Amino acid sequence: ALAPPMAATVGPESIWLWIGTIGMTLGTLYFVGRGRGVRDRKMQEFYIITIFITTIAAAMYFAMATGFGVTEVMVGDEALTIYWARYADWLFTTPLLLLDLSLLAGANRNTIATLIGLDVFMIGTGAIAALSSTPGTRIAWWAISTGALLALLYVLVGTLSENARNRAPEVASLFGRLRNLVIALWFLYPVVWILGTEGTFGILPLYWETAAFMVLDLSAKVGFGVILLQSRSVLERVATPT
Ligand code: RET
Repeated sequence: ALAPPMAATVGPESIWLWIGTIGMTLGTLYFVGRGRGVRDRKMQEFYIITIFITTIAAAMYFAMATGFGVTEVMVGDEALTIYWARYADWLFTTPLLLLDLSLLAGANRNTIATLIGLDVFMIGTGAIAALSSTPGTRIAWWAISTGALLALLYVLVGTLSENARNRAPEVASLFGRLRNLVIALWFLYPVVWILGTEGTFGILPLYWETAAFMVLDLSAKVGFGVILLQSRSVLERVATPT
């Protein structure tokens, strides 16, 4: 068998990883089913992007559940179980989520590049935080990553919301709902991380931390996609701007 790099064993938290795998797979199938028969190019964009989001997540959840996407990091004399596949997932899926929102808002290239740049920086520095070997450097990288998240949310409520206000009212209102969902959910990721095993404070055990990330991931990807793709009439308005 092909040995995963620096394998560590998956504990009882695997139940949540399997639920995540199944949830992301069902979400993917649902979006594929709904997307069949969509002929408008502009509308197809939303389906393609959203289907890739849940497909990537399903694959990375499967990798984590089967022990490939996990490693051990020594912090002092303590061995932390780190699911590195989360960062591989988020590195690609969070930019795609922002792309969905940007297309809905009618953002220009510079705004999209700024958002995605901040996002990739956030996930990259978050991965460094997770793999760092002293509590001090872990917290420092977490703070740097959280700074990028705050900047990103600032662009979301600023420029992007301003762009959305120039769209048809129903498009603007769908954008508003999704934007608020993103603000509420994304904010919780650094909180779960720092309270969880990664933060090394030992407040939230790995079992519950894994459950929390699974609920957040399903809401931020499948929940987001259901709200976005639910309303064909609104997406038609995006396709044919007035
Ligand atoms: C980390 C840790 C370091 C600090 C910050 C983080 C933010 C992560 C975010 C992840 C969002 C993921 C989504 C997944 C899709 O379902 C990397 C946890 C700020 C915001 C939306």
